[in-house]
Amino acid sequence: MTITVYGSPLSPFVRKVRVMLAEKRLEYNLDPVSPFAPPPGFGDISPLKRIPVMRDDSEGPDAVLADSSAICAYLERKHSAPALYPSKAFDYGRALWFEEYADSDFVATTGLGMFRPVVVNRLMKKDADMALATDTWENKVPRFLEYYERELGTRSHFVGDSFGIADIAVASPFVNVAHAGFAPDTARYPNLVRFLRATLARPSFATCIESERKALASLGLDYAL
Ligand SMILES: N[C@@H](CCC(=O)N[C@@H](CS)C(=O)NCC(=O)O)C(=O)O
Repeated sequence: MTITVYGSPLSPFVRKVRVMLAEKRLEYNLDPVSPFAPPPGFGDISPLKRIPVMRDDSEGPDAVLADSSAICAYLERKHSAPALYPSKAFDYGRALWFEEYADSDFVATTGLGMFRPVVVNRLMKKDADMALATDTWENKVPRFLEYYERELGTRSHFVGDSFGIADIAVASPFVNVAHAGFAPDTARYPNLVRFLRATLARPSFATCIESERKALASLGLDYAL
């Protein structure tokens, strides 16, 4: 096994990379590094001190990449089948846009406003701040859900006709939202809910979610999706 992924499986960015690896049928080791208690020298392989980092020994002893988007793009270039990025130029740009939108504003909003106050608080043996999570869900998240619902329409994938990086990036943070006990309303966001159910049922996602739920089982949280 030549690939090692460093990072907590609860990170939406680590999950994105793990799903990418599973879809490409690549084996890897997972080293569950926490960015808040990193091992000595972690800053040498992750200058931003963030997770995930990926090491690929098949590329030499210093072959590390420290960003989920860089890692996914690398994996696609090195292991082209199955293709998870569109081949048409505009579709390619659009897929990268959905990845960026999810990775930046959506993860920041739901991570700080929902996952941290509920799941991270519970992991730290503190009470969940459900008031903050509910306020974020009701007042800050709808604009994302409305955008996703509109852009997806009745299609199965965010870009083109096949599963790919846009779908992975959009779906991954919804697992964190679900760990915190929230899921989009089926009546209000039927397309998005249909997409999330189908995407998160893929073995690549389902395997991650199952082990994450086991790890969180003792916290008394209700997974919502
Ligand atoms: N753009 C980066 C973002 C990675 C990121 O922010 N990871 C979070 C964990 S979910 C982290 O390491 N946070 C620690 C910190 O910002 O100090 C990527 O896509 O990998």
